[in-house]
Amino acid sequence: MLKLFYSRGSCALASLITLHETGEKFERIDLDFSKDEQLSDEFLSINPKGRVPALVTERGTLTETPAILVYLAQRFPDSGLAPLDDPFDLAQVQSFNSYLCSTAHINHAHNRRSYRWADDQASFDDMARKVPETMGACFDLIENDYLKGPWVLGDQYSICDPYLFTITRWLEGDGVPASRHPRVQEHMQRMNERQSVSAALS
Ligand SMILES: N[C@@H](CCC(=O)N[C@@H](CS)C(=O)NCC(=O)O)C(=O)O
Repeated sequence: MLKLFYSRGSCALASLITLHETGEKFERIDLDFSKDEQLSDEFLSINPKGRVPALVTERGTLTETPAILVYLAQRFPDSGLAPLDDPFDLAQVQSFNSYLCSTAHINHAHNRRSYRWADDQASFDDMARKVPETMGACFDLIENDYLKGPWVLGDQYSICDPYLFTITRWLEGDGVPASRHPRVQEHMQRMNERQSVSAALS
């Protein structure tokens, strides 16, 4: 059975929602970041990065949200979670999810995880001050260019949607007002109506 290492409030929510979308049985293991459980020897032997999500499969452990999401879409094709047969459409999925992973998530991390890139308090403060601007700009692009509506790809729900939902939930804490991106907010409400989301958040 697949096993997901998860932590509340983290980017692992996208993988958790997607697992619920597949309808398959899986095991969820919650790590408490306030106790640094992600840095325990036991977890580091599973994922030496000390990060979630980590998805343990019969063939080994997968990390990195875009990789886990496309793996689930390919492993459970009947769930219809990605346009698997169309190289261009699938590349668009990867383009969007890579943007969230490598740009939006990294901008967000400059708020509370700035110690990854610097040592001085002045640098932390400077990085944190920039987050509303960088996250705001990311979501301007998503609002105006990426999000076709009602779902990211248009009419078809896909693995882009739980990932967008997950990062959208961070926006307010990052100092970006909800009113700036009304289409993204509508998307979030639409996501909140899905059973997979209720199951993941319960
Ligand atoms: N690029 C990775 C990022 C994983 C990541 O940074 N996860 C955060 C939670 S959102 C984490 O585990 N942080 C623990 C820590 O920094 O100690 C992905 O998208 O899966």
